[in-house]
Amino acid sequence: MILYGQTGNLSRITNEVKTMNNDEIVDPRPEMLISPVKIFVNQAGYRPGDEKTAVLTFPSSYFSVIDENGRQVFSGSAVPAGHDEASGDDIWRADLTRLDAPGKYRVVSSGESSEVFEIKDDVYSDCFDKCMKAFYFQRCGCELLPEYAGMWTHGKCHCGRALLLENTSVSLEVSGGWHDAGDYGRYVTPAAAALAHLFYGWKLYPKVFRKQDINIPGKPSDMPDVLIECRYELEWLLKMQRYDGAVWHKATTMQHAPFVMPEDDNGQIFVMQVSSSATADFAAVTALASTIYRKYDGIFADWLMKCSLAAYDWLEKNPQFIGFTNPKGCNTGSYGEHSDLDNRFWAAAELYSASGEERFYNKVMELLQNEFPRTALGFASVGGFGALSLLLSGRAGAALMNQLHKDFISRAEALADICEKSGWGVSITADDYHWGSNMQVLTNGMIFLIADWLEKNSVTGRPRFRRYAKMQLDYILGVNATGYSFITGVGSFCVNYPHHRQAFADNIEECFPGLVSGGPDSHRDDQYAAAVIPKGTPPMKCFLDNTECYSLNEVTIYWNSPAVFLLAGLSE
Ligand code: 9MR
Ligand code: ZN
Repeated sequence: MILYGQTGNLSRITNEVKTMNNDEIVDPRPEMLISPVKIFVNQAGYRPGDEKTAVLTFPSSYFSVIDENGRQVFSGSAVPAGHDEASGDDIWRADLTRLDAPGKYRVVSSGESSEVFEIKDDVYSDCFDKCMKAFYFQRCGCELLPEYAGMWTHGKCHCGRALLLENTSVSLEVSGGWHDAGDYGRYVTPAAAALAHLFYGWKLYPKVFRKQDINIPGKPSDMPDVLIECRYELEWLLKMQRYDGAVWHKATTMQHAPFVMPEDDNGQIFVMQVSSSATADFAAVTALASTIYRKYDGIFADWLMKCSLAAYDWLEKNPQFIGFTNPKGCNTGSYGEHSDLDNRFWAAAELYSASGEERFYNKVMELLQNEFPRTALGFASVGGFGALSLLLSGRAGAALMNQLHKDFISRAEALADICEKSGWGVSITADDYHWGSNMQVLTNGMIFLIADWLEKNSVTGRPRFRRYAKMQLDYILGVNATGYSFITGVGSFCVNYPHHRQAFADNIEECFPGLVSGGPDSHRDDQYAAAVIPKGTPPMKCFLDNTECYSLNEVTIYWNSPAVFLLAGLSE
């Protein structure tokens, strides 16, 4: 059994791969690895007025809903919905929309039963809080104290001085920020994307965030919790800028740490090469942040803007793409990209939105001559953030505004078509189950909500896409062929063994809540998954809730952040 970087005892993992000889591996899956349930619901539940659809994977004509006392409170006929390619299942659907009385229920049919789900007004708030609080649990460079972290505390970590890889006689103070994922690395481009998801969530749904209380240090404060938490990351991000404005790509050890607590990872941290993608994302997100924090802390906002401009000036002086590849001997994340045109577009767009200066607008127009996705909200493909910035600031010319508006609407339309064809209502096709597929689902959910927001705010439009956003959340919380809620601590059958060093090393059976798992990956990109999941398994079922499986069940800050956005938007 191989856990990368692992040296400790993996007693927490119960299902072991037994290797008979070098190429024969016995499938060790206990039956429970994929839920035995054949009726699938959103395990967090539904708001009374929500559309509520349970998915059944067996022929059924009649279904009923029972309450906690086993009393039937609702019934109906399930409707066949054809064969679903991604899961390999034949699907029936049960519409429970008209059931709107608060309570806890199950759907039952032909002796089968769903997990429990709840109907109540603020049904998303627990999940929303947990997903936001997960960022606190990812904090690096400080102790996690019991008054905030409950039993999931850790000691102060990763505070030793880092060495500059290109000249190791230089040492730097780059402590702080969030651990990227199940590893202890801190990387600039994914950090910028996670912050952007959260900041745009805050910009679109301030009321929901203003009410949120996730019990983190630094309170009371005028700032909502989301901004307190994001500031923790921003302050680290600012340390990643070189004196000349360029931004280093990452701060990690040379090799991923063993599966130890963060405070026990004493490997030497290196600050690795500058990249133009990191510099551009940095310029973008610090400009965006400066507009957001201005209201609360003018000095911080000025500082952010100064750093953004320095990064931007460096980009102007260095127009060539400087990508990132791991130096020799380094196996931590590379977050490499093939082009930085979308990153530069995002930077120019944010600086234009923040300042209204023409030079940035000219740059926006110049960069838009290139082909890149204009609605992508990923960690590598960031054009959608630039588009969103221009759309929200209202500063771009009418023709461009219309174009960007249309881009989001047509993308949402195309994704809605995919949902209509999917038995599960999910916005990705059988070919889309790559590493981190849940991020695709969640950022598609964001696109639906952005389209919804645009239509609501336009004279002619009638919002059409909210229900599709909600379907993406339903998928993440249990309406998928694995039956898992992909968020730790949310739902009665949820993931609990993410590929996460602290969650493994703390020896606490229950993982801390609110972490979004990467989700099914039909390419089975890690050794354990490849050994255990038979070839030809339907893509949506290529999943294991197992610490070993970094390609299926790791967590990252930029998978959590679109979940926070989606939950905020759907809570409105
Ligand atoms: O999320 C990334 C995924 O899209 C890539 O396919 C994969 C391989 O390059 O890397 C993933 O990112 C990992 C990063 O390299 C290190 N931290 C954990 C990330 C999630 O697995
Ligand atoms: Zn740390």
